[in-house]
Formats: sequence, structure tokens, C-alpha cells
Amino acid sequence: KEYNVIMDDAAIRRALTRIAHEILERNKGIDNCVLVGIKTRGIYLANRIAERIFSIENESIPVAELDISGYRDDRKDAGKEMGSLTTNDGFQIEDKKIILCDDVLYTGRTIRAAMDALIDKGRPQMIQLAVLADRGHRELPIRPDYVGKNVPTSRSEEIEVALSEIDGMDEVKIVHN
Ligand code: 3GP
Ligand code: 5GP
Ligand code: MG
Repeated sequence: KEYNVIMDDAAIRRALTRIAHEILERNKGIDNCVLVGIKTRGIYLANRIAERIFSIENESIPVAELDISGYRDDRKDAGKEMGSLTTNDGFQIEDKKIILCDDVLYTGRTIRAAMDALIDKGRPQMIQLAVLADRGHRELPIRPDYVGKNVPTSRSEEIEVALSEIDGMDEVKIVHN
């Protein structure tokens, strides 16, 4: 299979540092803000952004993990299990500014499902979206607030995101199928 590396470890690091600054600027700090990472790789991205924010601002932003497999409308496993939100003690969604974090934004169906799962648990003040890569092809009116890299793709191409926490290295590739 042919592929191109579109972000190396330095590019990923810089993009996440920029996103951390953008989050701080947009929200004038992190009062009432919570990062919510979506299942596997979104969680590592949320943790990394939280570390960046801590080193810039010396303040801890809460991080929660969201598994939305049960909320998807286009997957075979949809409905089997409800989405689960795993949080640290005392986590409240009510009136919080939620910043959803995911690796790749594509049709937008995952984010739609994530918003459903969150709103089932309370009424956030606001929901924002941060993604490492936006590959286009939206099927819903969803747009990211913070983007690591815009990657125009064809539907047959695929983006491969490797993160050191599970993949042993940091790299984003576009795979031409
Ligand atoms: P992630 O859990 O880290 O996000 O969906 C399971 C994994 O498969 C995802 O990892 C994602 O990276 C990868 N994947 C690749 N292409 C697709 C796709 O088109 N849809 C979904 N849902 N996942 C994909
Ligand atoms: P969407 O729901 O927007 O179609 O897809 C977003 C979710 O599916 C993300 O959580 C992402 O992990 C996964 N996904 C969709 N397309 C791709 C892709 O090309 N590469 C990777 N790595 N994940 C994808
Ligand atoms: Mg993902």
C-alpha cells in the first residue's frame, strides 16, 4: 500500500501545543472547561493537551473519557452498549464547557453520537471540538473549533494515526487504497 507521512512527531507536538494555546485564548483560561477524549486515540490526545495547558498556565484541566460505540447510528455494534463516560471523582457536566477531542474527523457521526451521550448526562454550557486531523466528507453539519491539520482526502483514502502511548511512535499517514 502506498502512503505519505503527513505529520511526524514534531508536527504532532507543535499542533497540540498550538491547540492548547488556542483553547486558552478562546476560553480566556480554562475556568469551567473539561477535556473529553473519545475512545482510544482521542483520550491520549486529550491527556496531551491537558499536559500542555498545565505547562503553559500551571492549572489542571479535568479530562474525561467517552466511549460512544453504543450511540453510533451506522455501526453493527450500535445499541448494544450505551456510551460510557469515565471521569475522575466529582466530575460534573452541568454548565461546563466541554472540549471534545478526537483523532480524525470524517463524516461527523462520531461527534454527533458523542454530543448525544454527553447531553444525556447533563446540560453543558457549551461543546467545542478539537481534532488532530480533519479529512473532510462531512455528512452532518459539524465543524471543528481546533484542527491539527486539514487533510483533503478521497473517500477511498484512509488516515492512519499512530500515537506513542499505544503505537510506539507518533505519526500521521495518509494511505492511498
Ligand atoms: P481510535 O479508536 O483510536 O479512534 O474505529 C476504531 C479505530 O479504527 C479507530 O481508532 C480509527 O483510528 C480506525 N479507523 C480507521 N478508519 C476508520 C473509519 O473510517 N471509521 C472508524 N470508525 N474508524 C476508523
Ligand atoms: P466520523 O464519525 O466523523 O465519520 O469518523 C470519526 C471517527 O472514526 C474517529 O473517531 C476516527 O477514529 C474514525 N475515523 C474515520 N475515518 C478515519 C480515518 O481515515 N482514519 C482514522 N484513523 N480514523 C478514522
Ligand atoms: Mg477516533
